[in-house]
Amino acid sequence: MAVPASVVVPIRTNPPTQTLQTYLLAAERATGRDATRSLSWIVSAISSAAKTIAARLRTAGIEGNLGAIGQVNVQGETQQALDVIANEVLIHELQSREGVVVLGSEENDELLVVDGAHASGGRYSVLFDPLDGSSNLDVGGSVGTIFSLYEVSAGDELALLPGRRQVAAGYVLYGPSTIFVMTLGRGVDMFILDPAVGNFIKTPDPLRIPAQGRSYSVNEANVDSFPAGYQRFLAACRRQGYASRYAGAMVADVHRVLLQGGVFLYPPTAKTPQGKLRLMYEANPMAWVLEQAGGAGSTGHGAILDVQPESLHQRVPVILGSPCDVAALLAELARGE
Ligand code: AFP
Repeated sequence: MAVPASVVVPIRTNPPTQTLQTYLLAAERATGRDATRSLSWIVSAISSAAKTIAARLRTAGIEGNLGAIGQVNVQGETQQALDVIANEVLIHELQSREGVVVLGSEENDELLVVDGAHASGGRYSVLFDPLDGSSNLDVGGSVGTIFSLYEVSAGDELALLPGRRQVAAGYVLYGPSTIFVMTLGRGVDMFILDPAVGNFIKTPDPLRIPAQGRSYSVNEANVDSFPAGYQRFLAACRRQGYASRYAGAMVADVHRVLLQGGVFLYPPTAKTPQGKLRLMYEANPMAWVLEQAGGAGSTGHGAILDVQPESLHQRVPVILGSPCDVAALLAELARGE
């Protein structure tokens, strides 16, 4: 017997929350590709690794996983125990996903070729900084994971491609909450981990960076060895009342700039004439996220995304931020010394 309409009480529900998984599947369906060997399958591996890393970070002090382990990585940096743990978690998750043919990590000297991936028509290269800002670990500061994906053709898997060729990029910020930010080339979306259900929940609106900010983010301890243009720009910002904000972890600093506007810089210095930050798994993914959100990414001599890579661990000067602030800095640099 049909229930008379009068007694059906429509229940008002909150708009259904979208998880990272459903978002990725919807994005994949839009491309009409098989979801099991695709981009979304690989990005979901990164999100799964991020949940594990977030959990390990929370208990690191209890489990004795803080501090260095007396090894030095290819960058000449002392490896933290959690650098190695995060690297292993990501490699384990990613190498088991069909479609991944090559992995490149800040913690590994060479590219890692995934055995037999080709047999099944795999075609993605995944480059990552497993734990960015690890010098913040022992002091409870924010850290992150940065990732960059490329589609690679058979026989050319090991080629290093310019950032413009990325097919997915983003980062995870491990701070008061665990935040996942990414682009597939159709804008930038943010997801927050709900630890109660273990899902990354999408925030309502795509991220757009403000055209201009009120803060700059740079290690001012190095200012005396910055090229004159940077020094003039920072002096002008101070005269205009800009605040200085620096967490010492690129993910945390760039995330602030993305949400509030402004500029993040790692210029060439006497100590690091090429800059300190790595092109393939720090600068390229962050520059693509910024550009997709309406911002800009420059080396001071051109767009970061147009740099033709020469090596996996090469460094570049980095300028990332609001279009107006980046344009003002580039104008100062163009005036020369
Ligand atoms: P670590 O991962 O070694 O802490 O380096 C972090 C980083 O690569 C990047 O996240 C920061 O923006 C930058 O280096 C900080 O470098 P300085 O300590 O020279 O300012």
